Amino acid sequence: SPAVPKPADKFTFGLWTVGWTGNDPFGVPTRAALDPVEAVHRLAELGAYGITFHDNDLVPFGAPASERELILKRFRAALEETGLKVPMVTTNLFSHPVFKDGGFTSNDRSVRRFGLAKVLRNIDLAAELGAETFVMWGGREGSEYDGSKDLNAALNRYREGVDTAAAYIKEKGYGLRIALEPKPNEPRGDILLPTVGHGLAFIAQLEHGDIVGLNPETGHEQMAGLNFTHGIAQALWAGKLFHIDLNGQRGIKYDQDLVFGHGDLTSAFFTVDLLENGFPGGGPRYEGPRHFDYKPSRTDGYDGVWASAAANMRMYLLLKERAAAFRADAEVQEALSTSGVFELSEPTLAAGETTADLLADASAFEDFDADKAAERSYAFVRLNQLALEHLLGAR
Ligand code: ASC
Ligand code: MN
Ligand code: MN
Ligand code: MN
Repeated sequence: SPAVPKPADKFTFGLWTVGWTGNDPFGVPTRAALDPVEAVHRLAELGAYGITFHDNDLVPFGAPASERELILKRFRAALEETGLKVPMVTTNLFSHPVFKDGGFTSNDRSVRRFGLAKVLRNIDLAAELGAETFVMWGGREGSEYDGSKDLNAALNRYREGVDTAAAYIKEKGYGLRIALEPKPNEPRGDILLPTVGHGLAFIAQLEHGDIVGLNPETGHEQMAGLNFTHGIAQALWAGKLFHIDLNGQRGIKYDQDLVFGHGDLTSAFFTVDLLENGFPGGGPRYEGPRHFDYKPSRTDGYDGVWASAAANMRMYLLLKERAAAFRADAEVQEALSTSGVFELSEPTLAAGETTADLLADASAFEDFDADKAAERSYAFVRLNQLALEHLLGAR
């Protein structure tokens, strides 16, 4: 198959993904540390478009300014040499023990002030590197015990943190937008803004919500038993799909961060179909990077790290081919039509029709034969079988 990744595909990777050394709650690292400069070169060779990072993936927590400058200089040189972009930057408000009760929502005000200052400094760096998106994954914003957190106050402080960061971006005139990343749990027992839906409702309460959207992650929605494609669809519909974290997850369990498509493959097919082909009846489209936030399995050496990075992009491109074939198939188009998929785009009321008109329309109610209408077969199983046959390459 000619599924070869190139920069125009806009594939991006977190430095923390290929750089994950395999430490988990039960074991120490299984791989040696990766030099960020090597990550840049390897990803560029594999055909990626860009690299993203948490401040502390690149510059160690607490590093003196001189060390920070040296690290950034080397990193920038690698970017220039390879042409790799940095479309997104994010802040680590979760690793250092100071953040054990959160960054923006720690019960300790001095920690909240430290976390907010860390974010503002990192916004400056993101703007300097030409990033368009600033992700906020509040991994430690949450609790284990309902009595340990005043949830009203926590949401007020979360709003204060995000609004302050957004106001700072506007004040500085930076071309950045914030993307909140939902996750239901892990590392906290319960994390605030657990799903796409909670994130959208939160954004509606912000003063500067116009530049705040979402960065949904495949596995994070699936950890909550939710449908990722439905989640990004609603974010798109709301004009809030600012960024995306693609990966794989197999059911409701710990955050697996598998290669994209290595979890729920059928769901991945429909995710790519939506991202590449849009809604069947038209509508908002996602134009941002295809960002992978996965973890190369700790069973594997560096051969597996680079093989898995390539696998994410190849899975995406293979699914893109299958989704294009699905849409182009005349029998699929006929099946979509038979199933009423295109009918749904027609407004329920006619143009200019009032509720009085509807109530006066006997064909809509008094003369409507509900039993007859109930006889309609939507033939969704046939449509889904066609989708799966395309996914399997059988058509
Ligand atoms: C992020 C992000 C996550 C987390 C996680 C950290 O910025 O998108 O899902 O941090 O990858 O390990
Ligand atoms: Mn994850
Ligand atoms: Mn993520
Ligand atoms: Mn992650």
